[in-house]
Order: sequence, then C-alpha cells, then structure tokens
Amino acid sequence: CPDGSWTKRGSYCYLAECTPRNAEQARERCASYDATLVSVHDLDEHLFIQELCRSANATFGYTCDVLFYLGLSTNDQGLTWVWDDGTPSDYFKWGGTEPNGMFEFCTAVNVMPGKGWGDVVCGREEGYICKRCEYIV
Ligand SMILES: [Ca+2]
Repeated sequence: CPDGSWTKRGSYCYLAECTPRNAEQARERCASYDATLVSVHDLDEHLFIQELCRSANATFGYTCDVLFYLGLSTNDQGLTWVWDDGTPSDYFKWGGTEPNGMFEFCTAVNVMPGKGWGDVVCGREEGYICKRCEYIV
C-alpha cells in the first residue's frame, strides 16, 4: 500500500480522510491516489470501513461528521446503483428508510456502530474513503 495512512485489507488498500469535500472533489482526490471512492461487498467490509473512519475521526480530533462518501451512485433516480470502481452491485447496507432522496444521487456511510448507508445530495461536503488495489499493474 502507499506510504502514510493507508490500511491494507486483503489485496486492497483503504484510506479515510476527514477533509470535507463534495462527491466530485472526493472522487478527484481518490483519483490523485490512483484509487477510487470505496466499494463495499459484504458486511465485514462495511464494518471495516466504519471502524477505519472512526479511527480517522479520532486522529483528527472528532472534527469530522459521521458521514463519509462511498463510491456508489445512481444515474437513473435510484433505479440502479453503480460502484465507481466497476465492481458488481452485489451488496447493500442501507440504513433505516434509505435510500429515500428524490435528488440524492450519491451515497455515504454513517460510521456509528449499527448504522448503514444513505443516499445523499452529491454537493454535501463530507469525509470520504478511497480504495485501491494493493498492486497496480
Ligand atoms: Ca437519503
């Protein structure tokens, strides 16, 4: 994994950053690391990224919100949800009544224990999680 605050899990590297950015800025930031906004494919990975973000919050003195952008978005009003990294949409961890937004085409994870994902307005400024392969060929 790259030097610094990246965490290795399986053959992937993850980075949670607290700096508030809108979805497009977060996407660009991940791209600058040769990464994409995170995709999540099972409960273990969901719990892992929640913990990762809580650690990032602790590192930065709890200045972050509880929401962090995921790389999951919709281009058809929520009919289908697609991961930025092109991996299959094979797992969802929506919280409560989410997704529930008429104009919420991006998604974020609530990192508090027991919470899930929600659709959010893409212009919101939140933390975000980047993910990349350990080895880029
Ligand atoms: Ca929502």
